[in-house]
Amino acid sequence: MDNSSAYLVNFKGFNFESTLIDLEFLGKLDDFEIRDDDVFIVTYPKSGTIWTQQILSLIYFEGHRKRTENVDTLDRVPFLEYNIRHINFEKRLAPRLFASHLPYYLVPKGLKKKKAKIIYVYRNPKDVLISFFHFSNLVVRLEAVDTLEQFMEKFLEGNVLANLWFDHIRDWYKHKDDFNILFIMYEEMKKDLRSSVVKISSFLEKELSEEDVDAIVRQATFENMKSSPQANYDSILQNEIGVRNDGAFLRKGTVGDWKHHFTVDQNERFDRVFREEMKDFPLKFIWDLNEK
Ligand code: PPS
Repeated sequence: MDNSSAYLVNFKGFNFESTLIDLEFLGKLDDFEIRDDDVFIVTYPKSGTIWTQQILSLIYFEGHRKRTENVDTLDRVPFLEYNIRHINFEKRLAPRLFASHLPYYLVPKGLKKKKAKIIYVYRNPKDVLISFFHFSNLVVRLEAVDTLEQFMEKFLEGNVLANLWFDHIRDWYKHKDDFNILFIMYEEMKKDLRSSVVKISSFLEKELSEEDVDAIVRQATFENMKSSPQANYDSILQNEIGVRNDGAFLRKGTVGDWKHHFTVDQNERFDRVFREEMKDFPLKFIWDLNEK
């Protein structure tokens, strides 16, 4: 038996972290009541979830934008399936904001009424893989992996949390017309955060002043999030999740870090699989940015 099974639990074909998941809640998720003004961030892990959680929190909460309130981003935008703070979702004030890694077929049926909004954030899968590799070695709730070679094997088999990256994005994209959904790319956010914030807020039909947008962009940069205890998850990782080393959730936040890790062979192998899996897929990816 694969030894990742101690860390993962498979529910209806999808791998969840075994200690943070409530299987009873999952069993009822189909019928979880969706309100018209609910907003969901959906991602494959390590694709920009926390970043978008921060942006949503800044868009919706003046007290966050103006720094008059001190609330963890995770409390403003909790995970639907990993409700580690035991938030009572039914009693939450509107609009309810959620994050989720769920595949399209496990999300509550009410989302298909196409009223509630979904923001699907995606990132080039080589950087996802590198980020995921470091994260797996950081948090005690995921299986540590000695080498990148071993992790790549697991990643390409889908033998990780949230299964196969290829399936996640392809399936969500294929079913996009069943939902009220916006696709946003991590690398576009990185290239032009302001335009991405404006795009997100206009999808959410939230009017923001120029100063509001400035405040959001300022507080959603990697550096400012990394130094903000409410945004960086450091204490959540250390006190609620558990860590194996002194790595951080906000690790590097760059595009193209895979180039510092992949061997030529690994890169060629990845490209072969990518070409095969993603042929005819219309969304484009950015593999590198010329950053200073
Ligand atoms: S998780 O565990 O699935 O919720 O992880 P997720 O939040 O999706 O992804 C974590 C990666 O996103 C990077 N990140 C950012 N990059 C740029 N700018 C900002 N503001 C930002 N915030 C988070 C984070 O650093 C992780 O990527 P890596 O490559 O590991 O640094």
